[in-house]
Amino acid sequence: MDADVAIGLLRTMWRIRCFEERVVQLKRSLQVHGLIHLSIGGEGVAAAVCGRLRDDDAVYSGHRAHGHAIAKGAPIDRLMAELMGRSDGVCRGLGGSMHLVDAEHGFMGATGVVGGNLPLALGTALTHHLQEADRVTVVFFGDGAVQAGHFNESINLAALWRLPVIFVCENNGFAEFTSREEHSTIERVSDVVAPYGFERTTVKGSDVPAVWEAFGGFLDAARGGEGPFLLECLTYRRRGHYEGDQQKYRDAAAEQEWAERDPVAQLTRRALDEGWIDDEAAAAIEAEAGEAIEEAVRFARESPFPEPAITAELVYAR
Ligand SMILES: Cc1ncc(C[n+]2csc(CCOP(=O)(O)OP(=O)(O)O)c2C)c(N)n1
Ligand SMILES: [Mg+2]
Repeated sequence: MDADVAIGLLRTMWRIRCFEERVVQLKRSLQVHGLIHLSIGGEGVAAAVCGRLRDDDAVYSGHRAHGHAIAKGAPIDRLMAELMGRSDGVCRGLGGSMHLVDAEHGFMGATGVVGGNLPLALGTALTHHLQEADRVTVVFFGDGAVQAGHFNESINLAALWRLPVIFVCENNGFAEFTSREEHSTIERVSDVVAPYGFERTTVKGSDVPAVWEAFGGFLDAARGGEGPFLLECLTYRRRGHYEGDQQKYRDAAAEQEWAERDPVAQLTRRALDEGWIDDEAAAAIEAEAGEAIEEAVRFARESPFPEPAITAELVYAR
């Protein structure tokens, strides 16, 4: 990793962090609507994976989607407007946090259906494969999606048809309030797909350069027409499953340990140690992100709520 890449990734991570910290406040004051799942503590995966992609590569996300959308280049003002239910939102304010889509930047969508994005990603990858395009599809999912039947169906077809798709698992050890050991005997998701014979690896998701390197190798191969691949990133969500979760299951020692491993803090320390940035530059990156988010909130507040009549325009059947 070089200085420019590290600085770019820090910028993206800070934008995600500031966006989500602002969303916490806006949710509490009832200005953001719907169920909200945050990725605070896991921003490094979104930044490193999406930071390597082109606009014409496709990304599918799940219910914890803000970071993926921001890192893939979706405009933060329109994302904020979407969460606030405004008509300038990426889905005209009708989708909200779990239904973000920005096809222009290759962000093909969030979904509230756990694992439901896997077969959809396969369709995009099959299209690119048949077109002999060098476009790559990435699908993010959690460890909780792995026990769903369509996970196995999707992995099987992707392997059989050698599709240019990269499965990126953010394994935070929890599916809602249930720890992985309570719902599976297989600790590593990369081991679940072992029999299919394609390349897979597990990295620490808080080690942003490690994610960058591992994903980069898979991406080059997938661009060259190989696939599929699976990258498992071990992460941690520093907030509840959703905003409002009482978190009775949370282990204080793990919380402390992961606070020290925070990806934003880790990469900042590395950048300072390497002399890529000084303290002033580090503070400026954070401040710029904060200002951009405030600008996004202003934009969203100025945008009107959608007219009720729009709901009739958007139905297909009479
Ligand atoms: C098909 C389906 N089953 C169950 C749910 C309820 N549900 C919402 S999030 C979640 C856990 C998902 O865990 P994981 O995939 O590990 O993602 P994480 O929340 O940890 O990021 C479940 C079971 C759902 N939304 N969709
Ligand atoms: Mg999980």
